[in-house]
Amino acid sequence: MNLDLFDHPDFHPHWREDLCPGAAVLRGAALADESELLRAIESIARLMPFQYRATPGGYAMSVAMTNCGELGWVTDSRGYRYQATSPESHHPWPAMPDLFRTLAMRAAREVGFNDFVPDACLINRYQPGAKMSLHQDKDEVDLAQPIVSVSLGLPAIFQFGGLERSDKTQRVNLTHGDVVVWGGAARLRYHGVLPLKAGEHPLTGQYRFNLTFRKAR
Ligand SMILES: O=C(O)CCC(=O)C(=O)O
Repeated sequence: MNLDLFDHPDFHPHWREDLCPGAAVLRGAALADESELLRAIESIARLMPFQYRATPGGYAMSVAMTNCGELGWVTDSRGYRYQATSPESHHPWPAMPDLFRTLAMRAAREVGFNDFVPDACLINRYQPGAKMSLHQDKDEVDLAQPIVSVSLGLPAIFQFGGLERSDKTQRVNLTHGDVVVWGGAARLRYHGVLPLKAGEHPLTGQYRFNLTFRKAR
């Protein structure tokens, strides 16, 4: 473990655990903003309700999703992709709140990705039993840009693997306020989330929310 307090005065004190070169967990880095982040998720979801999408192969996903930012990640029988509008309403996704962008940029910078400016934020909502199978994030144009992933609410077990699906995975416990960043040599590592255990979080009830920030274009 690398104990390393972040030097921005307005960034919540936290510590960093390196997972491998190019990847780290910033424990508690989103805690200072917890209420505002959750309020923003609520407002975004009022405009663009969470949807259960299907994979191109027709499997229903157990995680509900919405997006904010210039581009949103979607999946259906036409494939995985980013698009500027919601497939349901055909309206542009809600703007990315400044707080979201700032948090993602700071986290990326702390792990060495100094010019990350996300244009897409996928918001995942997990209820007990929901999971995300091992996958690589590779629908983005510039794979030199990292991924920043913020956990809020119920705890989850994040699987962080290698560059091949069959590689051994590390199990990382993610709790409310943790931020994971991966890029560089780690950018295409397989990752996923094991089925969420039931519980009650004081701020999110029976849910876990995840914000995944990417530079899609
Ligand atoms: O929920 C998480 O922590 C990870 C989400 C994820 O892997 C993704 O959206 O691609």
